[in-house]
Amino acid sequence: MNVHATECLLRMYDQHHELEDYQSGVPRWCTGCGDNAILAAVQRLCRDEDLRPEKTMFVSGIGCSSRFPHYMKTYGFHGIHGRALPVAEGIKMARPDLNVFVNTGDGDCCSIGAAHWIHAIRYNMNMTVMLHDNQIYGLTKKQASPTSPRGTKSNTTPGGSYLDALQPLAVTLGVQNVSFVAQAVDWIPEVLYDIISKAYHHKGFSFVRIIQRCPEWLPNTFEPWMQDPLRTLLLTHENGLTLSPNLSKVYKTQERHDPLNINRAREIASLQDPIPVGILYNNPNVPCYEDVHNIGQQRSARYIKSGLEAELDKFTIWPEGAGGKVQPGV
Ligand SMILES: Cc1ncc(C[n+]2csc(CCOP(=O)(O)OP(=O)(O)O)c2C)c(N)n1
Ligand code: SF4
Ligand SMILES: [Mg+2]
Repeated sequence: MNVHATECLLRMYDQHHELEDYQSGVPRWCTGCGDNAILAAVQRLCRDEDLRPEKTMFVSGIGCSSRFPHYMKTYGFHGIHGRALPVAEGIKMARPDLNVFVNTGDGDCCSIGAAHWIHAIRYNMNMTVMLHDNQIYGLTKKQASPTSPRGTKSNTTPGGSYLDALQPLAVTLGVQNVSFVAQAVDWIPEVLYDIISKAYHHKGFSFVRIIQRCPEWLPNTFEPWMQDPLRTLLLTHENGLTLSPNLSKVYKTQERHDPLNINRAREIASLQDPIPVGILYNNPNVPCYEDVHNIGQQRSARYIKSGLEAELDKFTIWPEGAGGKVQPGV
């Protein structure tokens, strides 16, 4: 290799990325939708961590929030409803070197995808999972989701929903091998960024529930919490969040919470007023599945292609007389 080529290569690897290197397209979310704030925080994180776009993968299911990969100039997989987590696990299993992020809605994760969610927690694969919890099915125009508070009026529950809401933090903290659980709200961007950053740095399945505003179908739901900072409980700890002096002045309801204390984390998980924000649980010592079982990692492209072709061949309609042996046109 000549000197010029080597220099070019080195420059490529040392390349510093700017915010626009991660931005793609114009988000189609409604004005005031909390998804915009989550996207801004994630693009900032990618820039600050200088993540290589070609080594970064965003996986989603279906929903407004699941449009997320379209707006990231990285690799992405906009999958099928409820199946973001198994797709992400497959990617991580084959390519543990990639940065894997998952964006999933409350319907996507907690309803149709609930079984995958439970098992993904237990497998504890290294990925950052953001649950965009707007307490409603947004994309399909306002049906109650499992996290809709009791009494929510929607197209499927016009008289108000009958059941108490499922608590995603409490569910996650109840599963074996849980290793990281946090909660953020879209309207405190500084803390949202910090929490997603802590989740990214945790090795394991980092689950962040982000309470996300949907002004289209549930307008003003979180207005009382936004107007009164005392109704937000900030969890602080040297191993969790540390607040800037300015934030500390505004958000005076605080608790010093050790993220290794799972019993207290489970109590905090069900609090709804004040809304807890911070790192509920962070245990760095839970093994990741891709480290204890690594069959299939780094398989060659040729191996994967031959497997895929064998699968597709099962569905090939062979011409009469070909005896199942000769491919048409070959
Ligand atoms: C198998 C399947 N079932 C149902 C649907 C219809 N569907 C699309 S998105 C959605 C719910 C989206 O809600 P959520 O996951 O909370 O995302 P949001 O739009 O609120 O961000 C549903 C039921 C689908 N696309 N596929
Ligand atoms: S419908 Fe709700 S969740 Fe969907 S883009 Fe609009 S505000 Fe966001
Ligand atoms: Mg939703």
